[in-house]
Amino acid sequence: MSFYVTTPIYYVNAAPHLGHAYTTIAADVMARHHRQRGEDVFFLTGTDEHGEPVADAARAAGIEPQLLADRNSERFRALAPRIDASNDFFIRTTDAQHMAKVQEVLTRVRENGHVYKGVYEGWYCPRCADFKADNEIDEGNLCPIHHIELSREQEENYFFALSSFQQRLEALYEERPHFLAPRTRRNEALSFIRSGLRDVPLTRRRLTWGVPVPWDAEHVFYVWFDALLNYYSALSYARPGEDLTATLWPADCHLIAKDILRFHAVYWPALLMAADLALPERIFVHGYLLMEGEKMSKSLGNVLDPFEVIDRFGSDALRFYLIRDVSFGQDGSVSTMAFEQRYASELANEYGNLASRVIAMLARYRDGRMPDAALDPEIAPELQSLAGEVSGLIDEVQLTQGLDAIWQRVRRLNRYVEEKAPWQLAKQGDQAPLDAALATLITGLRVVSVVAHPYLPEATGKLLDALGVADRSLAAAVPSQPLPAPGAPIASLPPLFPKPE
Ligand code: ME8
Repeated sequence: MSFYVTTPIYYVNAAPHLGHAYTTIAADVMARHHRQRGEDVFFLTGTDEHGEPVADAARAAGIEPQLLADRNSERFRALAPRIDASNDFFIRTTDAQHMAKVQEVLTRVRENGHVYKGVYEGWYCPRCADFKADNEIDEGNLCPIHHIELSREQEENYFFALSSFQQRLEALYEERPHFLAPRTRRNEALSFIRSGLRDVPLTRRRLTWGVPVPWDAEHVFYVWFDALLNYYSALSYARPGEDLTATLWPADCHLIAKDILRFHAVYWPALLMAADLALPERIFVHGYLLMEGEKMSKSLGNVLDPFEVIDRFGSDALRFYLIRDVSFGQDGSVSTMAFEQRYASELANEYGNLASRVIAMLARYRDGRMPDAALDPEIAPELQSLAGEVSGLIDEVQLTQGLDAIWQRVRRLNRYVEEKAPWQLAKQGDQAPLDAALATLITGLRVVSVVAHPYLPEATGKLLDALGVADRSLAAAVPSQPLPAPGAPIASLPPLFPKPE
């Protein structure tokens, strides 16, 4: 069983921000979860380096596009380990192997009869790198996303015959209701397709910063076709000496935000059909992180720096906050205040303190050793069902609901401590109830931590280490497993989420 998940490849026209961290974190949660299931996981992220957005930014900075791409790609590459992203490869669209693959696939698309020469006339936004119809621009010829004035372009191009895929695309959305989620986005894509598709430029003549068109030296490929193909090309060279395409293609899940819905929901499946390639299993579209009601974006300048947050609170805290506070699939506002509240009340208190208290009680009453007692039947079913429930939710890319399910158990364990009051049980003659309560709490911590591991890899890892549990797979989330074994020593644990300086 394999699982292949991707993020968009990010533009190198500026530095990474929280929006990029968000998608990469979400993909990482999925990748880690599927690894826990023993699947052969491949997690891809990277940078999109051609096209006008990058060429223009380089010109503005007075440097060559390649230099700008090298510098900024490095910053995106460096973001991944900072947010604990476990990507298996980092693709750059300036990689020679990627460029050759783009040429190969798009030549096939032409040979298959889906490319013709024509003249494009219409609006174009260089920031979006997108051609826009008359009804897609705002009053005063403004780009609705970037609020800049657009120019009307006339350019001789090779076109991709997108309109001829209209029926096949409609059929795709009707036959495969889960191809694209959430449902509102699927409906949006379908109604765009039904409204009638226009052919789109496949190449650009005026640009030089791009993948050269093999059959016409005056053109480079339009950046979106170059970019989309990263998902496919990466497999052919990510692992030196090996071609992973046969085992991993098609991708299981492309994660994107709604800004690039049309490219992924319409152009991408049509392009794959034109190239005789299999379509991805699913595309999941998450919402925007908003700051004070506006989409956070480089061009609008209202960004929250993920590096600063991580420096103060650690990467788990950022991962947790973004997945917990913004329902995955919907837009949501983020703020420093909400972040600090969740950190203090949920991470530091509900999870961190629970772990410290339970381990401290074990040290105090049982000499730091795992008691030999069965799991309290009052709480066992809730622990038993957790892994399966979360797996089912993650299969549907319901990442926030998955974390909710985990947190219900965390809260249940906190209530259990209050109900059982082990400090009272310690005073009574019969010590069996205390053994049962402590064994149940340790087991609960273990189960919750294993299932939460994809969300909070660092903190759960420390806790599981303290419990002496080396297995991070979902097999370790079965409550009846004797983990840790009765009598096994349990190490002390420094605060998992300390108060920041
Ligand atoms: O569009 N909220 O690159 P890009 C949530 N190169 N997610 C956000 C976000 C926000 N405020 N801002 C950015 C491109 N993102 C193309 C993609 S793919 C073949 C080519 C995330 O640097 C989100 O995943 O503009 C969004 O789709 C992506 O960054 C856009 O990144």
